[in-house]
Amino acid sequence: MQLIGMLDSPFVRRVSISLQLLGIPFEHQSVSVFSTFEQFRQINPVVKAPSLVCDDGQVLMDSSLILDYAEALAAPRSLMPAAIGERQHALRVVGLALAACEKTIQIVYERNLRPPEKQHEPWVARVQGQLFAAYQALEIELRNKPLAVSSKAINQAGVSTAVAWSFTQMMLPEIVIAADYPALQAYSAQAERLAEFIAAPPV
Ligand SMILES: N[C@@H](CCC(=O)N[C@@H](CS)C(=O)NCC(=O)O)C(=O)O
Repeated sequence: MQLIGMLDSPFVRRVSISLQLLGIPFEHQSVSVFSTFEQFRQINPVVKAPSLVCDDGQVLMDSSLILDYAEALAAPRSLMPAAIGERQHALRVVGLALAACEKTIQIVYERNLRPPEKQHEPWVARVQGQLFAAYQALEIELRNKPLAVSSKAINQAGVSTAVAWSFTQMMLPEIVIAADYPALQAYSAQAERLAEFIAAPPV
């Protein structure tokens, strides 16, 4: 099984860390959707990172769908709680973390891929507002219900939260100010010390 994509993508990184935590062996190919577009296209013509080349050659894409497949492979091991209340909470947190990743990337793409004269400030302001809303809600969730942070106990909510926070802090530290989100900052610092996070460095 091969995981395709750069670890500076939070979507690729959450899959890499999750596969390790689930005990699923895989090879990682650091292929970029930008600098090695053609090489990526040969593997997946849609050029979406992450892509997962399964052992039978079938190519999956979208981190949540890849993780759904990984969870089925790893069963009964799982990063998703089985009890419905815990499951609902994990899904809410994962949704917020993925929205934060998506909004961070939209701002980065707007800045890096569009010429300055074509940037549309109202759109950036809208996305920035959504990004703040996602992190404010995540900060409250984390304060109200702390997430586990050990290789044995961390779940998908913890992985996605820590990966999202590290990504935004790497890309937009001047917009999302770390000191305004102390629970997220402390949780992610702890998660980044786990072996599975260290083995998937974002740069
Ligand atoms: N919802 C997707 C988002 C994946 C995504 O947007 N990946 C980016 C890299 S971080 C990508 O493939 N960008 C290239 C493109 O969309 O053309 C997931 O969870 O995997």
